[in-house]
Amino acid sequence: MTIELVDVNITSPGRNFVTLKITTSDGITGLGDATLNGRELAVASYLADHVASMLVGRDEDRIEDTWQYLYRGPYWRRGPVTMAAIAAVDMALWDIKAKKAGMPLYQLLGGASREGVRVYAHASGTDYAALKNAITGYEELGYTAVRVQTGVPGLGQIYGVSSSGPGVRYDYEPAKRSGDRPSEERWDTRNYLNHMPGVFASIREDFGSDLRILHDGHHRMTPIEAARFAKDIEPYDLFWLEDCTPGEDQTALRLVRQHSTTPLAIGEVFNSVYDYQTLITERLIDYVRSAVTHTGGITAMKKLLDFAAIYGIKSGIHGPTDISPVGMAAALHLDLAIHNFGIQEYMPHNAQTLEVFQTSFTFDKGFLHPGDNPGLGVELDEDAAAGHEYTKAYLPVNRLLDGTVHDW
Ligand code: KDG
Ligand code: MG
Repeated sequence: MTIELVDVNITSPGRNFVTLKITTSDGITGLGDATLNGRELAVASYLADHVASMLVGRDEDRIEDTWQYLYRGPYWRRGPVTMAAIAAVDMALWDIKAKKAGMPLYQLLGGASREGVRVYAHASGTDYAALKNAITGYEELGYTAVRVQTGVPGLGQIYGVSSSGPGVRYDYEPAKRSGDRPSEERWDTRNYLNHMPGVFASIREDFGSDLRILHDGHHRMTPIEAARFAKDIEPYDLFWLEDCTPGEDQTALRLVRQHSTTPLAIGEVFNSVYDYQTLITERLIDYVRSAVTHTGGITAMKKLLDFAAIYGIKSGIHGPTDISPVGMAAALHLDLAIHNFGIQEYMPHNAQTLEVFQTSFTFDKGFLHPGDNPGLGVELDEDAAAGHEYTKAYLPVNRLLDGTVHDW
């Protein structure tokens, strides 16, 4: 049997998603997530204009060969657009293979290594009272791990903080429908560094030592600022400090490591195992944060996580709302199967999205399971998808208080 049809679906049930659908000559379909936040149409074009015709007629079972053909074949390698496109093809082919086997994908990856995967939720608040309220809400829902982000005195809307007020938990969406240009935010690292340790101290005081606390620095600190911060927050026992420095400078984390034992996570903007080569071999990180969607799919992520395992480094797969339910399913199947699982990020999608993408995930007391339907276990309702037209949306641009462009 061969690949017969390759379709690119673009839908916007509250936010944009790009989904690849591959249909084989005997009518089996597979789905792949190709969503790249704010650059969705670039990946859609890469797939529709340059990849689709190369796939038609290929043997759908030759996943590794297809991966290498798309990675090495065009000469131009890596980069988020290319790797998201390859990821979508890879996920769709694994979906098809597992459906043909009549098994959930995790079975083909070695079977379940655990009963469910621990997930962390996004708790945020413009001030500590709102943040405390959000954390309490998640604990009531059964979560055992929360990422905490909060407003900083002297700054307005900043990364990771829901502006909708206390009690609202599932509404943080960083991509804004702001017309042709991104919106802008303001930032000051000094204010942030002075404010955050006190927030972690209050959380430990109010919630005790069991709760797993995570925090995302979103690439905003210099190496020495990050080293100071990681050292300052050591007493509060974070599960991880994420993206403390800009991701492209792997050796920056040497300095942070020299000063602190706060566990470090990085990688949501990475798209290849080579982005991690120094980080992994020098043991500069503790968690790999790549998204399956942006790092070449299941084939590439499995190799990356196996490489990390040799150095005692665990997974922390990226799972914000800009990873579609298809990408999230791919992450959950990997999480369940690999030995070096750490934690999985989980930002539940809105109701409209879950009408377009029907999933078989189950949530129980802070743990997710991908379900036992054959394949990835996600169905795309194309009629529902057609009801949500693509709408431009961008991640905000960040500037320092004096107007200098800064990492977002
Ligand atoms: O598209 C960018 C978002 O996915 C990112 O800002 C979310 O940092 C993020 C996280 O840790 O989920
Ligand atoms: Mg992050």
